[in-house]
Amino acid sequence: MTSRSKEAIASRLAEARRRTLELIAPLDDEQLNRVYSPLLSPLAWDLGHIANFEELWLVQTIGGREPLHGDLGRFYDAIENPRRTRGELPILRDAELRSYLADVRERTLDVLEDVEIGPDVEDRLLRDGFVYEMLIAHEQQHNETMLQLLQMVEGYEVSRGVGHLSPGQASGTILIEGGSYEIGAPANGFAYDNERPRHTVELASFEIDRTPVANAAYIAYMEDTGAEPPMHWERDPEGWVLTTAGRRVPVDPSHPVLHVSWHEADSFARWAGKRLPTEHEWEAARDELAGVGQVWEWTSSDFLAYPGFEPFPYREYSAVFFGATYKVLRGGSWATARNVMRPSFRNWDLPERRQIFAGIRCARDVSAERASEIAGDDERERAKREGCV
Ligand code: AVJ
Ligand code: FE
Repeated sequence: MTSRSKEAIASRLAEARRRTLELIAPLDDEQLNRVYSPLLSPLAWDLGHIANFEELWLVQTIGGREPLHGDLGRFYDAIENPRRTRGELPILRDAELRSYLADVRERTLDVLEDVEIGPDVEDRLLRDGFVYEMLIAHEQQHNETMLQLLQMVEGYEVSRGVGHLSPGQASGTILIEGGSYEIGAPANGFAYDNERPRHTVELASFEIDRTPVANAAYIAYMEDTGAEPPMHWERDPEGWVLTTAGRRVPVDPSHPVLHVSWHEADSFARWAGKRLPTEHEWEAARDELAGVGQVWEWTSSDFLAYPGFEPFPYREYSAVFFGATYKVLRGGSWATARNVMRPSFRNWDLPERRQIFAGIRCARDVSAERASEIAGDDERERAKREGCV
């Protein structure tokens, strides 16, 4: 690979790091070490884990070098150390943590100088710079997890880039005609193992909302059913308020609803006479959807392997999570790096979890009547083309 593309990798690694450091810049060491919730890691753990993951792949695996802190890496293993235990671990903190981040990065750039990363290299980790793309995405994904926690830090300024859903837009539904659809990431280019292999699925016709569900609709549902408000909402005499970062800001009825669990999303959809889309439906409709990238969208799908799945480069990214325990989310939120958002990207979480930036988009089966109307339209179209009408 040319030195220019190595420079591009180095500058994208630097860009991701700049964002990480910018997120924690207003915080002191005590805040980095504090456990705000048993469901979320202390920020110091995320930071050390980001550096340790980089050291493991870009320095030890690619560069063949020894780790800087012996077997410290075992405390940063996400599977071995559940979130509720992370506050107690003997992880790096304060000045030592900051130098670890910097020292690993220095070694990473050293190693990068000597590697081959062209399209034809034998090693799949290096081919087209796969392992570097993985590391950039990993840091960006942890930035989003960090933002979940940062919302709980008193006075923290979170710049939420959530757009409004105009009422007209919100009411629209899109009809997606049944047929064969290609699902998953193409064989080339960076994607996680769980997005592959690309394969064909058959879908029946369905309708899907043009935009995610707005707060106004969710409030109507709460009032009708007595359902709990989303996480971070409280009731004031004047109405619902958002309490993130210790503030009290009126809930904007036109914003997409955020911080609901899969169970809540599913109940809302039923109440509205609709259902959640499957992840295949979501991907098939992807190009027609508005508001993608504001909130993660719960789907009705379990997180399962695609037919022919192969773990790469490590089982703990996807394979250990496959099964009916986790539900898939699609799209991306205001806190998701644009680099991470691919039409084929699959996020997943437990159905009871609300701390991720998740909202709702509803779908609906097309009635048999409507379906035959569509088929009839097709029939007439073809007849027209063939000159029979
Ligand atoms: C894709 C968000 C479910 O946080 O568990 C980060 C991403 N994997 N480090 C997670 C991930 C390893 C993953 N999710
Ligand atoms: Fe991670």
